[in-house]
Amino acid sequence: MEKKMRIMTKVPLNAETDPRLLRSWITANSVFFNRNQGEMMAEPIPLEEWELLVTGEVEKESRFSMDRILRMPKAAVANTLECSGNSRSLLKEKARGNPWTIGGVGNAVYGGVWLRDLLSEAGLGKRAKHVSFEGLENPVGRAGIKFIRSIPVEKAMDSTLLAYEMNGEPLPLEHGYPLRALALGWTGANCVKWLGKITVLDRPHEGHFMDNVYRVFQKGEDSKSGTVVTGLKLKSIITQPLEGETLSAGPVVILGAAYGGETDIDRVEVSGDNGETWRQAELIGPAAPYAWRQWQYVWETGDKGSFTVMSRAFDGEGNQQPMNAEWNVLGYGNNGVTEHAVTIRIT
Ligand SMILES: Nc1nc2c(c(=O)[nH]1)N[C@H]1C(S)=C(S)[C@@H](COP(=O)(O)O)O[C@H]1N2
Ligand SMILES: [Mo]
Repeated sequence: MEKKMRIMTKVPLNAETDPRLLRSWITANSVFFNRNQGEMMAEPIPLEEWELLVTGEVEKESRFSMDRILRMPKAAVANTLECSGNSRSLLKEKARGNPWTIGGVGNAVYGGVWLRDLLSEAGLGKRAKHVSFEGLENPVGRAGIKFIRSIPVEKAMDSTLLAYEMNGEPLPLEHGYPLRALALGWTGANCVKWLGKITVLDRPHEGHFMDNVYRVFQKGEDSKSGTVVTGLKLKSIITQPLEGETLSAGPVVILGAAYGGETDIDRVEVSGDNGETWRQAELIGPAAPYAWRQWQYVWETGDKGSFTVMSRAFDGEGNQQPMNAEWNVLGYGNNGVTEHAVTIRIT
């Protein structure tokens, strides 16, 4: 299939993946969604000029060349990356931001090193509580605000990868070459690209990308009072059939993906009657921590007409995907079942 991205803004580049390309467990690098706050790096940084600085609340400030990183023990991890604002345009009430449908998500196998290995070499200081990541790209706009995000030190030590490889290729330029952070199972905003500097802090980083955005808050509330987006919410999407498709009566293969960030998918159920009755779908393809599960359900259509198809995911901890999303000013974390329903016509 040819490369199909739906471009929302060209500068900075924000583009989502065609739902048809989300039908396989791996999302190809060439069609993986793009989300950028600043200018995308125009040219790859020559590796001789690049190094990663680890500083702040550490015993010894340390610098890591790519050579040094490549000689460290390697980890290979599948991870589903989703933008916090994915599915925003499907909310019933409008919210500010890029109008993602379902394509602000993808799954890839990343190769890299554990952040804990670098932090252990630098030695965590006694006051280490948070770890911030700074991107090397040029900011967009007059404010000139760099993309810096921090995560708690527990997440940094437990399950955060620094990736230099994506689906068997060097990390592509648009996805953060030469190195990006991946807080596994957490939203894209926590996964800083073009990493140049890591600072260990005694509190969360303060700045635009921590305080004004990537927080869940209501109208009239101060953004800073909102919760910071972290783990992906339990969600399922339908990737086949597409919204508005017309199909002939008979068996209809419904395909989709389900994911829950740090929790595993236990099962997925499908409804062909707008949520009145539910049937269990079959989970297909690989299963791995932090990675989505592909699923299918062969629906024996009876009558002709218009049908609303829905899916709902359950995780291993007994949680169920909610019927409706929880609205918030910036439209983050839309995981509602009804918001992701697909209406088709059987003739
Ligand atoms: N340096 C830097 N890292 C960044 C961003 C950015 O603008 N600059 N955007 C973040 C957001 S909001 C998302 S959703 C992911 C998107 O990653 P991708 O473009 O590789 O899909 O990168 C994150 N890391
Ligand atoms: Mo994002």
